[in-house]
Amino acid sequence: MKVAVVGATGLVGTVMLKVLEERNFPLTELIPVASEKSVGKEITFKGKKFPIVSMDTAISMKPDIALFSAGGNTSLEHAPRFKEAGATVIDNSSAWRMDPAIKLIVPEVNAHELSIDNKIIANPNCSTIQMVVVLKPLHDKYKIKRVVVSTYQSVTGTGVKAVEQLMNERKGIDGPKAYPYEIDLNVLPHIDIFTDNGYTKEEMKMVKETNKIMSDDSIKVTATTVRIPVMGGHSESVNIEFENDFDLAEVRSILEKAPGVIVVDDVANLKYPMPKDAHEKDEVFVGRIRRDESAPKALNLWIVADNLRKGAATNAVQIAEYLVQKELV
Ligand code: 2RA
Repeated sequence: MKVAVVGATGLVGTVMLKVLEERNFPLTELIPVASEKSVGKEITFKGKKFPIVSMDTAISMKPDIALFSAGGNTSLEHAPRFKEAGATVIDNSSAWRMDPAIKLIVPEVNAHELSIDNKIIANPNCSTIQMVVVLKPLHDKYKIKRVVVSTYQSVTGTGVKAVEQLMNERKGIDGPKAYPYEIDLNVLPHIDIFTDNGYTKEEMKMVKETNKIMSDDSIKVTATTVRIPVMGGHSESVNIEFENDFDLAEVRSILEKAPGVIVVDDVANLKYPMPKDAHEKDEVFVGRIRRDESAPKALNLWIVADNLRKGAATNAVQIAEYLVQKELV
């Protein structure tokens, strides 16, 4: 199994390599791909050195799977080229997510949709992934009418420049800016660009991607996505209104059994999910499970996950693992 990692030197690409190694993905050859300036440099994978190659060289090596995290424009240009060369592409950008011909996959929710014909597969937005992993088992049991979500997103979601801005500000050092304002000791209710309806693209991703992944356009979603000065992962306050009433103990039991979910909910002992604890983990952590006393059949949750892992790299690798297990590659 030849695996290319396109964007191998980026924040998510680096984590993809780490996750492939940690999960002992059954690859026989690794093909790290990055921009021309990185070609020739080496990365170490499982104690072995691999040269970073160009896009054209990687295509000529005919990978079986190509994990992309190199931005939408690069994916739009080169994913079809890898497909033509016989690879199955799993792309972490937003380029293909809303294309009706392209599957948008969170393995715990809709991996069953995949077939051997899917040669470009879209990895959803990080803040969507962690939410739908929790929504799915509850939707199956109680049928979700509406979701109101507010996010508290790590600067790592923006990239290296944002992390550097935060760290510089904390040291009182001036430097390159990823944001229009200071991020340290601040929050920005602004992720990605604003759209005509007053939402940001990040918020509309959560709305539209949730309906596509859950295969249910009847689920009403509204989102406010916020950037906070945190490293370890994204947090989300989620209010869910169901068609059918629920028993709180049963909700907790369903979540405790749900694939990819870890319940951390013991407020008497101050146990609840936090980004510091989710950092470098592959699961989605849920806590603060409580009935919304202001509305019938409504539930409040607090959901935390490492946005670079389950929110990006691990979800992509899990899709690749599914393809291998089901012999779809
Ligand atoms: C963010 N979800 O957090 C977006 C892209 N990673 O910035």
